[in-house]
Amino acid sequence: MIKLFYAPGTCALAPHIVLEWIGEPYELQRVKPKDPEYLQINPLGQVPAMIDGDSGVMSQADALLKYLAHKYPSAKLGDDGTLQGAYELDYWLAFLTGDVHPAFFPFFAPQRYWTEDSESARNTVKEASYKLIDRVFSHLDRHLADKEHIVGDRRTVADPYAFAMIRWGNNGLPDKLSAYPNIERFYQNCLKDEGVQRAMQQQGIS
Ligand SMILES: N[C@@H](CCC(=O)N[C@@H](CS)C(=O)NCC(=O)O)C(=O)O
Repeated sequence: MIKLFYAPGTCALAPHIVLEWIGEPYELQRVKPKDPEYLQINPLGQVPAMIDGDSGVMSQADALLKYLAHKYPSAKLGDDGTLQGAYELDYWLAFLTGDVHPAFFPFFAPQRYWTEDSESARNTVKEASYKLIDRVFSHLDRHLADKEHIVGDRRTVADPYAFAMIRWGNNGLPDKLSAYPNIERFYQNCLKDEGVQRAMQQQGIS
């Protein structure tokens, strides 16, 4: 059985939603990423991590999402089988992992970006993080202008991955998602999904 290691509200929400969509039994373990016990599982001290039977520890959210899509092809959460479709899914997973997620690093861990704490350092890092997030959210908002899903015209593993990060923006940006109407629409649609609702309820987040 697959076991998912998660911390509430993190990017581990994405594979959690995917496991709900797949509908096979799985186990959930809540962890604190920097706990010595968890560092034995993932020495990087990051969630998500996953174990599937005798797979050993697997990590990196985008790799886990693709693993789940490949393992359960009947759930139809991967690409559409065309070369172009495979590229598009990879493009958006790479964008989410490599551009959107890091844009939130100074937002969640600003202390990593100054050598001396001061009000001015805090404000500078906060402003920088808003600019980084705006750059990637603007790109995503333009992409979603005429779309219901991140890739193609059906849900894929990219949807809950985007949702998990959009939720950070909704909960943390001063004006929430108001500057990004297409992202807002996508986000509201995701919130109506029963698998999304179950995963959020299990994690105790709103
Ligand atoms: N590259 C990793 C990044 C994972 C990551 O940074 N996860 C965050 C939560 S969203 C985390 O565990 N942060 C804990 C920390 O860095 O202390 C992935 O995509 O899975």
